[in-house]
Amino acid sequence: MHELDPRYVDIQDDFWTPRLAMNARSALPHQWRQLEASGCIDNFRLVAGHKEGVHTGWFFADSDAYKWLDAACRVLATRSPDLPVETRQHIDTFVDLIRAAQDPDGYLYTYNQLLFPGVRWTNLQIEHELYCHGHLIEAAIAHHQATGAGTLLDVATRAADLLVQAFGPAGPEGTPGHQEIEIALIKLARITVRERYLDLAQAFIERRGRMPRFAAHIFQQNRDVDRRAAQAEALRAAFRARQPEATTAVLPATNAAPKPRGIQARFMLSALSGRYFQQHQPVRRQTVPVGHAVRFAYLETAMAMLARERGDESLRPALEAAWSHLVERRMHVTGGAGSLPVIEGFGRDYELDPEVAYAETCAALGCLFWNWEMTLLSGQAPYADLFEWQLYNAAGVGMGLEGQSYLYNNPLACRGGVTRRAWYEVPCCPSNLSRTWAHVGRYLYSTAPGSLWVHQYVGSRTRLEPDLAAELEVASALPGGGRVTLHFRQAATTAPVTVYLRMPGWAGAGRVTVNGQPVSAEPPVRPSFPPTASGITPQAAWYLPLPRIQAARGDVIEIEWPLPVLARRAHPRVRGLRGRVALTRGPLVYCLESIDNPGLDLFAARLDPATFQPEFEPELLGGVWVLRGRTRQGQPCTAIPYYAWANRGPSQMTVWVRE
Ligand code: FUB
Ligand code: ZN
Repeated sequence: MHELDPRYVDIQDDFWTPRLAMNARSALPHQWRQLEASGCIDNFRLVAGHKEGVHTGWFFADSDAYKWLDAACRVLATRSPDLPVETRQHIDTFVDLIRAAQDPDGYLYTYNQLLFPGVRWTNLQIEHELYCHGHLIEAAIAHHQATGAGTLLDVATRAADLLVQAFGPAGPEGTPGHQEIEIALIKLARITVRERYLDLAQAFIERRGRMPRFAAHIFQQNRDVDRRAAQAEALRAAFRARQPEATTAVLPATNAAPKPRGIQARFMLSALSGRYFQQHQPVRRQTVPVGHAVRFAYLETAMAMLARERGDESLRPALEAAWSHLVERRMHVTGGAGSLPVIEGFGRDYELDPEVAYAETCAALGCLFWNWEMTLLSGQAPYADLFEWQLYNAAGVGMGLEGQSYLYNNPLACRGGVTRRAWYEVPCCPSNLSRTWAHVGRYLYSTAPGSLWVHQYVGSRTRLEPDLAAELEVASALPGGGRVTLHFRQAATTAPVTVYLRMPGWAGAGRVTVNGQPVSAEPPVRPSFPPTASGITPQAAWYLPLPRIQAARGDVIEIEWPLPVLARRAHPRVRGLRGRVALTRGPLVYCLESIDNPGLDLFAARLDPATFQPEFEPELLGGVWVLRGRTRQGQPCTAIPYYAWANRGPSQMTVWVRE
């Protein structure tokens, strides 16, 4: 099946249209201001010689600006009227800076260029040279698709050719500690049709997990990273002494997360063993999600992309096993990936403490990318089903309603201390979320000659080219309502189309009609699947085939799902959740937030799930479906969608509630 060009998908949806407008008009200008205030863009000005100063921020800071550029260009390509003029100017400003900052041979990494001129490819497991070049390449692809210009794409191919030259002959040591470059190189290979980029991505993936004496490497690299960081700090201090009047950016605070006892020791073990970096085994043997959750999800994404590009079926068993293990034993009910802080990733099976839950926004985004590639690779519905669940819950929660405050780690219970912030010391999530939202139209459909798959139900008008000469207009009441209409229009194709509708894992029997005539929507008989840690069941999703749809006739497909309030129960092996339920409705996970329930002890109250009914509140949280019910003691109680919590000041919150 083929992806659609997101420029062919016009989102017209009650839930998404305002969010995409907010993303363009509010989130992106805000993020640019924060990148400027934290000195991130100035690093490029310094390299380009446009100003005097000293490098600010982490060694991966370039990547956060590249993800902003990626997001802004994706909006420019798909919803340009939403993009403020100043943001368009910032795109051009930043592109010019990047071109001026790139070394003649294609290298671009401001941390080394400014602080350690001439030093390259150091401490690859910990520092982020390949990671940053990866996000540069992705931004360049977005810029090319938005403008048709080759200016930034030339920067990207120059950088990629340098990597081919530097890492083509490398061994297992020449692999990145944080995956990303593999994804970027495969994308670049697709757009340039240059096999060498795909070959290098494959090499990075195949060489992973084969470094002998990994612990010794990490120990030595960590010591050198610290040495270089101290040297960088000395250079910054010297600059400030020379020019006390110069203003140097101050980094914002890091994210706050409760830390369980022994977490530092567990982190050391994870890092020294290679698990933190997924460097502990060759990738085909990695069937269990371990280590840093973003790194893990990016590796899985790259493996799935490679499997599709090269038709390499030998990668699938590990991909499918890791996905099942995640869903069955290591994923929060929100779809969040990552149980522990510091590791910023996985714990043991069923170790899913809701208050400690880390579930970084970027990890959820990495799972979206992975689920999308698995959808295209396999054509199986559970992947698009988990995509939807994570889009609305584990990833959606990362964006504040106004697009100017964010969550980095996303607990499922908070007794205070976790609040949305305008920016973070490590600001990786905001622009990653904005670029993903900007491309939400990319993930709705896929086609093949004579076939259309509907993976997500979002109001939209789409040209199904080149496989189908037809337009598809969709109206969807999701995520708060269960009614969807799909109407074919302006169809030149007279050949019948088989339409595959994703029947969600959260939906009971839906009612499906074609031109008003009911069609059977009975799920196929399938082997039962094991209960999952979180109680959600994306494995239950399937595609309903509707053959002989006549697009030229303007056929109309209608779906009606009842959206009952469900009380999900965690697997008994998840400690601390026995006797608790998580309320869900359709694809939304709900939570109790203290602001809506004054006087109620969120963590002790016993709810009666059967009393909870949906109600749309147009004035609350930008318009939201709440659930109103009662506790066993008869007290009124309101639940809001998890994505909307932490938008009204410091609060307490819990997803899992006593029943
Ligand atoms: O490694 C730097 C940042 O940390 C990356 O962008 C994300 O993986 C985050 O966890
Ligand atoms: Zn992040």
